Amino acid sequence: MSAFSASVLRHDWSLPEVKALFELPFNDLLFQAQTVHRQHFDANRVQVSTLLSIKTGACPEDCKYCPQSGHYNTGLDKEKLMEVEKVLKAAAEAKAIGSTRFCMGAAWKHPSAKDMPYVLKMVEGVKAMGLETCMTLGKLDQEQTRALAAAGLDYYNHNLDTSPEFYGNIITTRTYADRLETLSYVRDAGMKICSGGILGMGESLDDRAGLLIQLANLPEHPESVPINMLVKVKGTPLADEQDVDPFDFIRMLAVARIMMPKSHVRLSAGREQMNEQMQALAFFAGANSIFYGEKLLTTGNPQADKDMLLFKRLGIQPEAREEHDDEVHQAAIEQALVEQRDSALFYDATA
Ligand code: SAM
Ligand code: DTB
Ligand code: SF4
Repeated sequence: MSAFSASVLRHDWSLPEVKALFELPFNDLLFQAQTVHRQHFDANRVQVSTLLSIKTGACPEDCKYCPQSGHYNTGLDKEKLMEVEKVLKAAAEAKAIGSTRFCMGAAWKHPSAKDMPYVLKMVEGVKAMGLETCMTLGKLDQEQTRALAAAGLDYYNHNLDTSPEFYGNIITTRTYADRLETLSYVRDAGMKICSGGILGMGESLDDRAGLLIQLANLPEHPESVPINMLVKVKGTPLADEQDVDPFDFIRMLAVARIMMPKSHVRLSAGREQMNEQMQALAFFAGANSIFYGEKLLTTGNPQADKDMLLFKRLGIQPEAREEHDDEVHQAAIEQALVEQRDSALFYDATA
């Protein structure tokens, strides 16, 4: 059955067929991805999540891309686990700018027994605000996973990052099998999975295809698939990696959309380095989620009002908005319009 006509979710993707998708002419691939996208989603809606680093830096893992690894000197200010009240304040601010999901990340190998009660309070508090909850805390055991689910955690983010074959070039302190085990615990506890990877680490086309095969061939597709463009941070071993061809990044999003038609594919880290045309192409390829707000975990992200203005120019609506959120987004758009009125962004026909 061709991927084009498939409405059944597949879990048996092979490397040759995924590579064949990547090798399609760009227009054919994008047409196919957009067609699949429209079978499952409103093509003009994009989900918005806000990230917060609840524990920053000094991580014992050696992920070569990561500014938070204690193995590299990136000049990052380390911070202990944030107070629950401060986390809830940040969540309220995320809600006020129109985010629907709040994702809390910690630079841990795994959460410790002493930290768990605070983390659970954060989940309960954010959930009580009417936001969807997401956490990324590293490896989990079954007991921790069940406790997070019971506290109201909707999504757990744990990325496979790359193919099993390339993985050892990037991380040596945690295995691919460990990651798959955590994902299986998350699924068994009834939470939604957010899992994806990074482009721009020196991986091959086979590695990109291999990552998507791992994700799509899980017993159930992850509900959320973040595709990150490496943010090159000085001091990390990957700081001088070559840029990814922007069209190859778009191809990755399109192939992810075709392979996991019902999942939200997130245009994740790296948007600050992308122009608006590239982001528009990403949405056309089937990306339908972004991180929203001026910071990712430790690096920058586009300003919220800029994103709302881009949505407005593209006729995109943020997903799952309430009445109140409409007003918030409208205010952000109006402010951005005022700021940009005199910039070269708009062609002034009266000049
Ligand atoms: N420590 C936890 C873990 O790794 O499981 C959670 C936080 S970690 C920062 C979450 C994800 O962020 C990583 O799996 C990686 O995919 C992504 N990430 C980290 N640094 C990045 C960078 N410089 N550029 C792009 N993505 C990055
Ligand atoms: C994901 O896939 N990307 C986010 C989130 N999951 C946790 C993290 C991106 C981090 C980018 C580097 C930083 O800001 O530290
Ligand atoms: Fe630690 Fe996560 Fe960064 Fe790896 S990606 S070094 S586990 S914070």
